[in-house]
Amino acid sequence: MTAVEALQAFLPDEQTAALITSDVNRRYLSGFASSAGAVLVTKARVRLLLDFRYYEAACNRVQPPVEVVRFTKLVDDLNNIFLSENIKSVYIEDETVTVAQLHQYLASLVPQVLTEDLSQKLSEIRMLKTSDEIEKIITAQRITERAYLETLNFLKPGVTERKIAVELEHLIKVYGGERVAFDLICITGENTSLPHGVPGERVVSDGDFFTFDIGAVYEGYHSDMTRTVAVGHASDEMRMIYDTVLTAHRKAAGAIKAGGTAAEVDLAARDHIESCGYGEYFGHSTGHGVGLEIHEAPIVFKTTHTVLRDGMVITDEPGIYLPGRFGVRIEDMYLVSGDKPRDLAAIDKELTII
Ligand SMILES: [Mn+2]
Repeated sequence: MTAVEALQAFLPDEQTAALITSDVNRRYLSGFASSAGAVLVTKARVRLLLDFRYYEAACNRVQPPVEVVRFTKLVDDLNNIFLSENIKSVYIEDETVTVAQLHQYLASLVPQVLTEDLSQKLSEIRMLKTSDEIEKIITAQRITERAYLETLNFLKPGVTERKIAVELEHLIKVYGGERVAFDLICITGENTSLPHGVPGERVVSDGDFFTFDIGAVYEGYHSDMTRTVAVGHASDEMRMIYDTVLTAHRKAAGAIKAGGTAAEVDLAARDHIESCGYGEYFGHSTGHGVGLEIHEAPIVFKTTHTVLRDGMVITDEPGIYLPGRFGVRIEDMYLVSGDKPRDLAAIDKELTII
């Protein structure tokens, strides 16, 4: 079933439509990226409504069953469709429509406006990736890996975090990434205890950890990977913490099974870290879905009872963060596939000493 068909199956009857206005879900359903417009889905049809700026490009790119419609005033053109096709109710994206847009819809649209369920439904549909989507995620990952391996050549005592981050971003674009997947996290020394530290003027020193949390975007799809490497040498304690995180990562990966739950994956990592005495230093979830957004459903946490299914892509990223000292995180994306997930990374997870 395609995403459009899944959404049509969600609609209760021929008199109900779904109006999709967020950039990411418009792109998801139509295959066309734009900064404005709407997708209108009914049981019978799916239309991409665009203004003059995008119309020609969309006509060249968009595939059936999506029809491209040029609008002049969106609300008026929508109402014409609603009236001619006897649409009585229209779902809107409750999690992304602004209060101002809601007021406009309530005041202007002819059908009853339904403000529940659509965002959640689209999030559920997006969890299951097609092979085409998976290939794009893998391509984004390969671009990141190539840039990462080349950037390691620059990693030596005296270089700043910022220099490494800039080099990586540059190479991700050189190797075909349309942009970085998020503000790259390239941090060293004590900063590695900050799960979302920001690269700055801190200089790499011998005996430090360096954490890369990095990703690229390829045709709209994101990748996500974290590696923690040691510069020069690593102390026994650093090695012990690294091994604890790596074992937690592998235990979580081992729990990624179709028919299992996201909670089981989180607990596999969390139980190991807790059993080693570091539970209080692992304060985030074990992972998240990845796709058209860097963070999407399902969140991989002990309270998430989402059942894993073939075609979901989730990250596995446990960490231990010792405040004021150092931290370790090891992250890769996994494709749920029967009893044994596919590791989408092609970069070794063992401790690398540069
Ligand atoms: Mn991540």
